[in-house]
Amino acid sequence: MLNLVLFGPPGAGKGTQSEKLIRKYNLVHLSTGDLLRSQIAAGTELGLRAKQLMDQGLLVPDEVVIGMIDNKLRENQAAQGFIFDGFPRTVLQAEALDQLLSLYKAPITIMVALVVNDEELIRRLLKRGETSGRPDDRDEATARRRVSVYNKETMPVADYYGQQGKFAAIDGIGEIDDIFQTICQKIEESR
Ligand code: B4P
Repeated sequence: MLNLVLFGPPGAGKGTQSEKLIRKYNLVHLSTGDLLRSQIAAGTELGLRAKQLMDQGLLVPDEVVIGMIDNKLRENQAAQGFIFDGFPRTVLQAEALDQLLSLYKAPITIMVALVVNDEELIRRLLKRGETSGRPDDRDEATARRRVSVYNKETMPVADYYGQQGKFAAIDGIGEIDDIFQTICQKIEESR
């Protein structure tokens, strides 16, 4: 069983690397961003509430994303492991995830953090915004707000896993395949 948290600021490449990791390790991909965007596309009440916050670059309430992860874990009890992409984003979410995983006796194996400086993040988000149609990639002020929310609300999650001896930081700038190889190396070292 491999339970990986892929961590990093918006635009660090979590989604990009997750696609490669799920193929290599046969993991179930749980991206809270993707789950929220599918609620928006389906026009659910949860989606409508989430959209108002996401479009401004703010986080969705903890109980909403924790509930979505709880449902997905229940639905995938036969999985060989999970990649948590964009979750946990607050210490409260990290504590809730540990509690949920304890029910399945399958704790987090490792958190790998992609380190990218703020200016490169803004550049990537605005570039993605040219084609993604995502309202939260649309303008520089929103992109900057997302990075600042990350620095304030999400960064402490790294310490949370650091205290458990489960934290590895890697450079998120460079060729996508090279970054992928480094993540794989960290995973192998943790098993
Ligand atoms: P997410 O969907 O998680 O979005 P993200 O942080 O922008 O994406 P990611 O880091 O995966 O970037 P990507 O690989 O695409 O969150 C969106 C919103 O949902 C949040 O702001 C929040 O409102 C809400 N939300 C989600 N989870 C939540 C939670 N747990 N709690 C509360 N709210 C939550 O890469 C970005 C771009 O960079 C791409 O265009 C890619 O091509 C490019 N790129 C990737 N790697 C590169 C490299 N090595 N070099 C150059 N470019 C690269």
